[in-house]
Amino acid sequence: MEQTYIMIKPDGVQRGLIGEIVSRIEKRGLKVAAMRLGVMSAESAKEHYREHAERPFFASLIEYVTSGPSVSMVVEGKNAIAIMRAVNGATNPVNAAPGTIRGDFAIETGRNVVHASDSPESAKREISIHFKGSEIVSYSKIDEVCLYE
Ligand code: YYY
Ligand code: MG
Repeated sequence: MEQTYIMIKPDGVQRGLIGEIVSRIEKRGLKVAAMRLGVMSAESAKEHYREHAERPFFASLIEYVTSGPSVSMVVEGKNAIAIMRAVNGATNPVNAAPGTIRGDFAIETGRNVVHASDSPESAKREISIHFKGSEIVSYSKIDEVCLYE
């Protein structure tokens, strides 16, 4: 089973979308293996978005994701990384299909509600930034009998 790091960004929390987003993840069939609400430290945010450090939007991105509480999750399932990128939709909400989180709830790239890791390497790196191994719970869910061949 694959794991991915998901964040409901501060705009998603302020707009009361925690339940909606967690519900979409659960209904898709993916499993929440860890979850925490808190204000991300600037240190963690800068490490998380390290690949964008030289981009012009970096400072405002760090300010935004540390501006208030966000929800961090480890989400698990077969192909969880690709599935969650599709569930979130395109980075720029203008290009995000209806039915995706960004396509249903966002207008601008800089306020696009959610984050999901983009590769197995990113997922491993991001999960280790935000969670200790002991915070990630391994368990079975009864619906796995129906979800997987
Ligand atoms: O992985 P994803 O979040 O879909 O996009 P990235 O290209 O990795 O950018 C990360 C994050 O940075 C994006 O979700 C919003 C912000 N951002 C921005 O504010 N302006 C841009 N032109 C590009 C990205
Ligand atoms: Mg990215």
